[in-house]
Amino acid sequence: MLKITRRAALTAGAALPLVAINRRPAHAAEFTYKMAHNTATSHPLHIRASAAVEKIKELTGGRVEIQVFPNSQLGSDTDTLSQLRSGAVEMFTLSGLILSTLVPVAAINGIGFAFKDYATVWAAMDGKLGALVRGEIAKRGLYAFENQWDNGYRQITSATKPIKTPDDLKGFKIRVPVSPLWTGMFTAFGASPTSINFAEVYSALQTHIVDGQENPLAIINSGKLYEVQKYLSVTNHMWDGFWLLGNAKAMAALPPADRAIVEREMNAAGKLERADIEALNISLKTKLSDGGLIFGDTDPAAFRAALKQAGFYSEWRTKFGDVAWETLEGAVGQLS
Ligand code: X2X
Repeated sequence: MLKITRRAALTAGAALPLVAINRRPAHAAEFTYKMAHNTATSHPLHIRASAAVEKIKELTGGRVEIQVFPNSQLGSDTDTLSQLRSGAVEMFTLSGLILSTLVPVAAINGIGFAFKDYATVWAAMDGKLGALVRGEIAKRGLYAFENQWDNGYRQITSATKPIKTPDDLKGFKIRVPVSPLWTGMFTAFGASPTSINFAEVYSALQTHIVDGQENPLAIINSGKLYEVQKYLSVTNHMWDGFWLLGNAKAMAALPPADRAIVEREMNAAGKLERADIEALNISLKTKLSDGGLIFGDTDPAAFRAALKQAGFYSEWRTKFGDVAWETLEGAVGQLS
């Protein structure tokens, strides 16, 4: 296929005078931006983002063309964050916890067992807590779109044994994303966490570099992690969301009316994606267990108590500082 396309292009080129080849076609976009993310094309994030960029192209009269690159195609999350900062990539969805390597407070929503339900999550993240985090992101030269996209409540999977109690995590070799909060939390459980970018997770599980990992059902499904894992423990140990980030210069370069369209359409797409994930949380339980993943429920109080006993909450309260911590507690109730 590549051969035919190239030959066709060469033939067309040969027939045109050089000046015509170099001139930009009349319909070319004024702004061609790259949007990177780490999920598979079947994940709602990709589906909703792809629909949004079509709409943005139409509403801006073709001036703004955003190309969506799924599956960490442009690099791992860690790499892509650097590319976003340099402007090589203009837009990127990233978990707040991974973003915390640059903006420490962005990890705050990942505090174990903080959010009892989605109503509490969105009230916080679309409200004061989200505003606080977005303010810190702006200070680091990135633009965070107003409405976060959902990654989901995270569950633990394993190839070797079901995780039923906090004790089962002792010494357990588990992959965590690249983020101090993730490492800290699983260290507090007594597990043996290894930081690995999502792009490498499937192969790390397949080759038994680690025995388990933790992710929301939508990621376990779209990333086909069920092929290399046997047990799924419903722990809901953390809620995780994706900030849609823009390179600040690239965002500022857009004419105000076009920028408003990009923001409105992307925020609306994020909200649709939230609803998709919530629905998937129900339907995927059946699909994944029918497919052979062995589900087990756990007692969240026991896991939370283990974190508390290990000093996890007091340690992170100190790290985040009183203002951020009290904003979190204002949304979710007292944690420590
Ligand atoms: O890396 C992960 O596990 C993922 C896909 O959930 C995130 O982006 C944090």
